[in-house]
Amino acid sequence: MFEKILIANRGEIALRVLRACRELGIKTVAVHSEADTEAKYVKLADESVCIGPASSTQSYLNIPAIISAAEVTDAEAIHPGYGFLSENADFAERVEQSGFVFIGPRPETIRLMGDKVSAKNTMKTAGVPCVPGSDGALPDDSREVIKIARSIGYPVIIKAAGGGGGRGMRVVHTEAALLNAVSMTRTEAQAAFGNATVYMEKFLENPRHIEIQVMADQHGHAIHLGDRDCSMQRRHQKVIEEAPAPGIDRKLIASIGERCAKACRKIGYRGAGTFEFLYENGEFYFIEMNTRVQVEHTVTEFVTGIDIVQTQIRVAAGDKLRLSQRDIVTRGHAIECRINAEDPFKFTPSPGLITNWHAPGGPGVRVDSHVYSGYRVPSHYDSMIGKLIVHGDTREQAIRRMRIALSEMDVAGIKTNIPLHRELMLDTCFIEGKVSIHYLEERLDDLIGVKSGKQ
Ligand code: MV4
Repeated sequence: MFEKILIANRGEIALRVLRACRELGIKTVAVHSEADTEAKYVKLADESVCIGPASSTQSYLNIPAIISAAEVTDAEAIHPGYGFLSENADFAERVEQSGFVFIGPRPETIRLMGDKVSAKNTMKTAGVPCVPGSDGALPDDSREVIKIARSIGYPVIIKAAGGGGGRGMRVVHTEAALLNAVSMTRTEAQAAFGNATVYMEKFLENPRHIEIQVMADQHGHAIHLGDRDCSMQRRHQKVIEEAPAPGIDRKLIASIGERCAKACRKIGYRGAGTFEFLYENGEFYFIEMNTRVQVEHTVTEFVTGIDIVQTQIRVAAGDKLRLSQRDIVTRGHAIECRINAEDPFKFTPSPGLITNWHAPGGPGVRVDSHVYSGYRVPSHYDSMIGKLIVHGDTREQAIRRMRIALSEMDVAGIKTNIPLHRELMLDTCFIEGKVSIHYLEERLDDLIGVKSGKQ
């Protein structure tokens, strides 16, 4: 096992990785920007290194500074967390070339999945069901593009190969709008990602966003840890996640999960990963793969009892997975509410001093957060300041526990989205477990209309 790990991240996930290291008896190095010098998780780490000013491009995205910090502290491995450099293949490569272990997949795998055309081709070939669409990248020939769209049938969606997570996409409803949309998406993709490659898919009008968690070791073993429903989102930012996805045939999940695990074995995947699917009319369609630990890994941890971050570290060190697929049993239901420092209905960021932080507790309640009374939320980063996760024997019990936990939770000094979560836990459509990816934005339009007396 490693003796020392450098944590190349900040906030709650830095603390989450630190706790996993502690339990495994591994020393930790925290790297931080000038804005995070006083953060408590930085003090909790065995060592800390300031890697630059507040701006993330000069600190948490600063590859040479992070590698130097690993060198001076003699760390053996680097955990990238999520966001920042976690899915940057060049970073993973530099980490390995400098003689450290990157806690994540091989750089080639990150690169393969970072290009959405090669990711989809790979998964299609490996037997994972994909959204019907162009066979790879769209050709330059306009007549060919028109033919492809006709054979798919409108509406279609044009996506950038270098995009993902909702960036670089355009929906097209008619042939008249097609070629202009393709050319605009290409231009934007070139500017944003340095890659003008685009592809086409059938546009699914009202799907749910369901993902499968996988875990693979370096000895050819891969398993899946079941599913999560992440449909409750606004502008591609997830707000509530849960496991398992409500109302979906468990046999279908098992079959899709097995195909994901098989694809991992086929490509020699290493570490934790997530297969993102759209789910509509009883069918799963793969869209993208994430090659990092995700914010919402906690709901999977609650229902499987597996520590995903510790498992990431163990397989990175070369350990074999201790569990096979038949050992994975999910129990009950888990829900996560992301707690953001923002106006609950206008979504404007609300950084500043937290004058009071009272976290809830009790059976089946978990709070993952690096903040506390007296902590100042910096304005330079993502607004998420923590996660409230609950577990229950049933989904109904989990919802009741979440309502109680949210009623106990008290954060003062800054605005948070806790009032929004309190409303959503009473929402009929959420309670029925039927929300699609568009639900929250539609519901917010209603709420804001009511609140401003419009309607
Ligand atoms: C789609 C889609 C409908 N049809 N692809 C957005 C994020 C990126 N991961 C893929 N996205 C979508 N791809 C087809 N063929 C709708 C979306 C989409 C979406 C997907 C997941 C979660 C939230 C979303 C919000 C808007 C659009």
